[in-house]
Amino acid sequence: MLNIVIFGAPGSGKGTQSEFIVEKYGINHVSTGDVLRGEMKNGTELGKIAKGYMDEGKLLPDDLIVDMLASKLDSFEGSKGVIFDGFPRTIAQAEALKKMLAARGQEVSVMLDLEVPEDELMVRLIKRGQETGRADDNEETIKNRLVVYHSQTAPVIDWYKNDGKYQHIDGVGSMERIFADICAAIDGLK
Ligand code: B4P
Repeated sequence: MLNIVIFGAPGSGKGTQSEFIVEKYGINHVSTGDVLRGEMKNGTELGKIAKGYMDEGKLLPDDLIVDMLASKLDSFEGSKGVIFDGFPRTIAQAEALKKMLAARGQEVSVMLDLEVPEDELMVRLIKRGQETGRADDNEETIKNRLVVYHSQTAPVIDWYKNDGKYQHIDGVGSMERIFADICAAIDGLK
């Protein structure tokens, strides 16, 4: 089983690189952001709750996200592995993922931390906002998302370092070069 956590600040390329990983390694992909946007589009209760948090660039409560992820994981029964994109975003979520996988006789294989400087993140997200109209890709919300990233999400880095799963990836440069670095990290796993 290849269970990959792809990690990084908003706009670091998690969604982009996840698509390449899925294509090459044939594993399942769960993006908590995409699932929440789907719920919003379908007007579900969860989607209505999510909208309030996402419009402000805040994280949803851990219990909601963990329940959502658990049911997704159940739907992947029998797969070759999973790429977790946008999850975990807090230490509580990292602990919950460890427990969820252990209950299935599995563990995280590697955590890939895509590192990108803040000015570059801002440029990428503003551009995506202009191109796609994504509601949370506007300057004010992006600033809030970055504050939340530093206070609530970045501590997850040390958690995975302590767990022996951490791998740094330079997230600046061509998507192909970044993907080559990711493949080297994955293929180097024992
Ligand atoms: P996400 O959808 O996960 O949003 P994101 O962090 O912006 O990542 P995304 O994958 O979309 O962008 P990427 O870096 O690939 O989360 C949105 C919101 O949902 C959160 O703020 C929160 O409210 C909520 N949420 C989600 N998960 C949660 C959780 N676990 N707990 C609580 N709340 C949660 O790409 C960005 C742009 O950069 C793209 O346009 C791409 O084309 C471009 N790009 C990528 N690689 C590039 C490169 N090498 N060079 C230049 N541009 C590049």
